[in-house]
Amino acid sequence: MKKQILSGIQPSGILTLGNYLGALRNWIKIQNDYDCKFFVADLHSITVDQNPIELRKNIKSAIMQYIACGLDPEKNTIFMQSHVHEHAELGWILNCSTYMGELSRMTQFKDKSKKQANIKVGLFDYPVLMAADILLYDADYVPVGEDQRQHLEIARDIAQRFNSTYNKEIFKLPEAFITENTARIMSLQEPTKKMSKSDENKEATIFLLDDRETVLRKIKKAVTDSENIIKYSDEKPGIKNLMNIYSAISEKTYKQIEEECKDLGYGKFKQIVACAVSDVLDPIQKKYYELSSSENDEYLKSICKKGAETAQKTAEKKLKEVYDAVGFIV
Ligand code: AQP
Repeated sequence: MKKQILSGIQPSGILTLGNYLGALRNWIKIQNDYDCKFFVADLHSITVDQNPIELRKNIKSAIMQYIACGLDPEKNTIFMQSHVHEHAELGWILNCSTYMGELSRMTQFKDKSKKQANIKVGLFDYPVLMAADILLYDADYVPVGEDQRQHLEIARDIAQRFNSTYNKEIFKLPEAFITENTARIMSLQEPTKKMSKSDENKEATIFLLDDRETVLRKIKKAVTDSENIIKYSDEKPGIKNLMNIYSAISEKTYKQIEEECKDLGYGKFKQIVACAVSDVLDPIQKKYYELSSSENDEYLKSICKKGAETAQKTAEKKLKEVYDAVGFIV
């Protein structure tokens, strides 16, 4: 039997080059070798304010972007998180096995809550829902970027505590799935900060649907330094980020890039990076716009319906076991 993999992305905007190089591209590489479930994390996305009209568009768009990037709906279970109500239900049960203290230590909560005037309980509780997502399906591996590793650790702690409280191996302990060359892509405007969908400065983020001209403009405006030397160094976060992007796409090492670009200067180097990025995005966008024709509405709905039904078969069984263990009448 193939090992189980589970992962998701929040539909909090158009997906970014960070989502692609840090997550989606790896999902595509592993889709033949594992039993994969990939969901659109719509429940997670409302932990910060969302406009309902935009959210609805972004959810559908995320499904299309998954497929346009190369996820095969025949090989993978693709679904929307809110279509499988067991996620929220298990989330509640796990809330009752999680301590305030451990959630307060989560760096994502600390970072994101700084940007909010009124911090929502859901944002604080985000890792518990993520634990429910993972534990419902007995996921063996969860492909996570460095930024999500702390959330995976807490999912393991919650699972272990639950199993020992109820003296039964209900939950499998998930492992992080680390793929080589998983890039962490930083903001083009503040290169010490992660590139994010919801960055207020849209020039800081490359979206998967940005056209060639936009990609070139954003990369040309990317913050660098005044040295004009292409060298991979922590002291040059802007150039380091562009080299990371170029290396992730071209699979060239930093040494090779330094050698190839040593006489170019930043202007030319930026053009090369922008061109490499757009060459990756062009076929994704072509497929995306094909999918977005209204003729495909039923096709997309059927993928999500089938995905939710498949996911629910497993989720339903697991939730019953959990309800039984805690003493509910099932
Ligand atoms: N900049 C990034 N570099 C590498 N990997 C990234 N991921 C996200 N941004 C980068 C990876 O994508 C997966 C899903 O992330 P998500 O969109 O669900 O949540 P997030 O990490 O909070 O992403 P954003 O864009 O920053 O969302 P918003 O703006 O809504 O807060 C994860 O595997 C993540 O590692």
